[in-house]
Amino acid sequence: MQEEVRWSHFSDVHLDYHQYNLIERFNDFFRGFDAAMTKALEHQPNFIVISGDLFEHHKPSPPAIRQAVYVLRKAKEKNIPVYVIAGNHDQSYSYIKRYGGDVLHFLNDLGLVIYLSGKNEILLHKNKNGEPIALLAGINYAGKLIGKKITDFVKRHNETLKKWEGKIPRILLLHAFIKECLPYNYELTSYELRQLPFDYIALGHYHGFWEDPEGKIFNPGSTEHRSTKEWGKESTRGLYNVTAHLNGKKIELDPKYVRYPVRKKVSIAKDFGTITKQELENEVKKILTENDEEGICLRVSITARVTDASAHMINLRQFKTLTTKTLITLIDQHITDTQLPTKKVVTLGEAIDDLLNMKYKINPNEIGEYHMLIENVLEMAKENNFNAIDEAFNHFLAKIKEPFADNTQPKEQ
Ligand SMILES: [Mn+2]
Repeated sequence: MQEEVRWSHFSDVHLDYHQYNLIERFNDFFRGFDAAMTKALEHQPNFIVISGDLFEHHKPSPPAIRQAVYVLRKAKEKNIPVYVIAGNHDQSYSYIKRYGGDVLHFLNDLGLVIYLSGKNEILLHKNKNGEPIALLAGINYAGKLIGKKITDFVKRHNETLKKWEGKIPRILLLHAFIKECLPYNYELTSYELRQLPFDYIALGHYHGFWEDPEGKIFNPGSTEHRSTKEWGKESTRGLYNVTAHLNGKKIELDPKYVRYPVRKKVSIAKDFGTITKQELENEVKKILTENDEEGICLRVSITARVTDASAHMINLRQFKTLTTKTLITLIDQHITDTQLPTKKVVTLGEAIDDLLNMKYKINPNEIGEYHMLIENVLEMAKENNFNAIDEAFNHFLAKIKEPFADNTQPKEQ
């Protein structure tokens, strides 16, 4: 019996994801896979496990399949098998039923992966002498039905699982949310998983890193950041390089979480409270220019309540052009407005000012002159001095801009 077994575990590679419609992001997911594979091979594992979502879709494009082949060959050349299951992204039950297989079956046919499903849902990994050194079990993504699928699986293989208890590490590949990772939309709890007859639960689906305080469930997270929710302080992603020590009675796990760098993502969220439109725009411009860094993905999320404009008049996305070095700049705005202050009593003078300024676009500095003219006209109207009104009005029309003059053209008889 071998005394030490080594494996690497990563998950949620999402090849073929054209994030933001950018070829650079498509390539980033390939780089994430390649980096995880490189770190795995440095560990010199007996085998590698990938817990679902190798691909973004169940029918990936030829370039993405080539990326998969390129990376998986590196393990193949070193005779290191790669065990996989299907996640929610790269699985289509109806597609498999109709056509007999999908891309994971295809890679399995090429000998680049071992797809743990169907008659291969449980396998013994053997060393050169033909001795089993690990038990590999895989359950494909099953959504809310996963609990029942696991129960049935354990019943089906109870004898085998019991037989190898304490002798070789029993590893379960699973693609599901547990409550501790996603409290509002989970399928299982960590407690339920720990009761199962396995020594290492290789979990995928939740893209963040989650560490089990009891050291039985392992959730490395995705190999690249797939959603802005995952953008953390560190521009790294990781995988588990595990060494299991066997003494014939007990299995001791030594899992090491190893990180590697990925493209930098910066997420800035700011609430400006109550602010004027101009001040807000200046602040956003400042954030954008200060964070314009070469090749990064930048996300700026702005919350504010503007005092002097309607919320729908604010368009902060127009300032994206201020970042010229970032790969992509995303601006989210959550703007509300205060009610514009209204006066209950408006004097005739104020009404005239507003009319001249808003309708006839007269410069506020010049309003006084027009204002006086109109007030005089109104005074003269009181005295029925029509000739004077006529004269004043003509004077006014002569000075005022085109739109007003057009509107007052006498109709042709
Ligand atoms: Mn995923």
